[in-house]
Amino acid sequence: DQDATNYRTIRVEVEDAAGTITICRPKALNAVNTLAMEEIVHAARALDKRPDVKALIITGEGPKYFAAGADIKEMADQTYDEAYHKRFMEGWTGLAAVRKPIIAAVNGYALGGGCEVAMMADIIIASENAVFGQPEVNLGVIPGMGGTQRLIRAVGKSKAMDIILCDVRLTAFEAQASGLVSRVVYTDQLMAEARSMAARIASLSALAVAKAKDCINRAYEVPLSEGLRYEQREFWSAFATEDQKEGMHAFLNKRNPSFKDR
Ligand code: CO8
Repeated sequence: DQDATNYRTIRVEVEDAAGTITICRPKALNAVNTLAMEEIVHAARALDKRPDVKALIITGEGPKYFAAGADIKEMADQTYDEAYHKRFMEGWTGLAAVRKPIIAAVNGYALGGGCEVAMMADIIIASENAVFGQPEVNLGVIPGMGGTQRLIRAVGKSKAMDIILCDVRLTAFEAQASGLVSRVVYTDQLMAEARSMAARIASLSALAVAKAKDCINRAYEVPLSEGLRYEQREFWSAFATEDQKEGMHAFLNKRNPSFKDR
């Protein structure tokens, strides 16, 4: 099994209940190659298992690039059968299995695969200098890690078409106005904001947080009636937890709750 210190394309730190994965490929502007994908998914799974970690943060090294895409050097000479047989980039689906909230802290360019990695997270916060785009068609390909599917759900069809077909790039504030991004902060405040978001999440019942994340993401997958039914069952089952009793009695007794994640 891989040791955190052996990662070659990422750095992993745990601080105050937040597990941060930083993409570190400066020569490629943090573009993600197959190894980076494997390491990010491996690290995310390991952080998901750690009881002291309550939320994950994914970001890019340095002030300018979250990730400039998938690695074009790795892909340039790849053939169809190679991509097909090795299931190129399929491993990203592993991130969807993470139960804890994943915060993308987008520092600068999030292009192509970089934008897609951000969209695999549960919440995107961006620094003022962030730029979002899906320029794959310029390279004779299309988004391949969820861009055509997740972007339309975030910004709607017309804007998704414009971004993907015309290489329109969104600034941080445009991305926020379109619903892709939740918060925009000063560039030097980005990680503090991400950590404070993680700390807020860490103060809650991890069971309730996981239920809420699961139900929200369920809305992508099923029709409304099924989603509502799913939510209702998850809501009812919350009454089986000690944290529900603690949360409601703390409110009634005008004190802060102390959740035990059970
Ligand atoms: N991959 C590999 N290397 C890259 C990438 C990349 N995506 N982006 C930049 N680099 C490298 C450059 O080649 C250059 O290397 P070198 O120093 O050896 O010449 C170095 O990084 C610096 O790049 P620039 O000189 O271009 O830096 P600038 O600051 O002038 O520009 C930009 C920054 C605007 C980010 C610019 O580099 C750029 O446009 N990059 C490409 C963005 C792009 O097209 N991204 C999409 C890639 S395709 C993709 O993501 C497919 C996703 C789906 C895959 C799923 C497969 C199943």
